[in-house]
Amino acid sequence: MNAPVKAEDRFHQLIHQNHMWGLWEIASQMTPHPRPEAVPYQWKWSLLKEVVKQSSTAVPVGDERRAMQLFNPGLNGQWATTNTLIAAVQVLLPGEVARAHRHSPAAIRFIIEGHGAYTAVEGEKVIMQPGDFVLTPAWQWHDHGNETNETVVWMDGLDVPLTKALNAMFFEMHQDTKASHGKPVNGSKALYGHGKLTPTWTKERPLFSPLMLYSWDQTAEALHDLRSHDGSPHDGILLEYTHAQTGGPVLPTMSCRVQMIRKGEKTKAKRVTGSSVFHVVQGRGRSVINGQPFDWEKGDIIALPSWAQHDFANAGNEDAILFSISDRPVLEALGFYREDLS
Ligand code: GTQ
Ligand code: FE2
Repeated sequence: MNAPVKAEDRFHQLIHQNHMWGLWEIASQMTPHPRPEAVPYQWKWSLLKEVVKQSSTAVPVGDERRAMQLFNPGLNGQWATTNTLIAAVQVLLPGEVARAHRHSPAAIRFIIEGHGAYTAVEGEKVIMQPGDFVLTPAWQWHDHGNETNETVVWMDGLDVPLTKALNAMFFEMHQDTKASHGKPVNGSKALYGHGKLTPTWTKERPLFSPLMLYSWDQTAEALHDLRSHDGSPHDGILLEYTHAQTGGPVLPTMSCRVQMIRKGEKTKAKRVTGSSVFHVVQGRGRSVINGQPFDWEKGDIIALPSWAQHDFANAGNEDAILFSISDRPVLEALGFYREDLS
């Protein structure tokens, strides 16, 4: 004989059938602190290098870019390296052009290998060298070209998962392979690339930095000049790429940084809200992330989810340099930024 259905069960059936749930059934989702589904994860350069090599013969550049997107194993096949950011490794062979297009997600590039290829951003050809940091702000036409005889490899970073979560994705392919390149080559660097000396006659204050190219020689010089400072006990010599006019983040959705962990240096652990992706520019080291050791070296890419405890220890014979992107401006703007420096 069936047990009589309790009134409480009947009530749950009623609400579930009608797309309602009791708070008592889901309250555990109000966690005491963030519990990201993304996991800390590392793509080693030894692997990326092989993928880069095989990609150049296995797949054409076509209409889409030859960009291998790094999917976080905790995110169930979503187009996401962390909950808000996607990172990729992109390869452009001599003579290739990646078709012009624009999208609402913003992008950055950090050049890994190859000299002299370009990204044209809204009519400005930006010539890229290893270590350069390049912006492609939201909704700006861009195409990439390699008129050199070297393969060029860079890391892409975009706010695609954030854009998708906000249902704000727009994409448009340009009618031509190359958009017009009417502006002076590296023109934004001439205008805005002189640090504290900025033009007085440009009245626009875009949300993104009007400087598209942050050259490696300037980055290296800044790190070198600051080497003897104490820096941060949690981050070593950590510098932010800033908006050339406002001094704020380069993009409204992404903060981009470069840091030096000096030979012999080991930082204190910390955790912050917001997720990041790191790329090792130089040197070797170890980061313990939520208790798990990650040994990193030049070329590696590491996903760091929100609120993951992490530190940095140099494990080599030279200074280590890390480039990183994070969604911190979004957390700060919304009042969600927190840090635990314990
Ligand atoms: O190079 O424009 O990795 O549009 C993903 C989307 C790179 C790009 C990516 C893109 C690009
Ligand atoms: Fe793009």
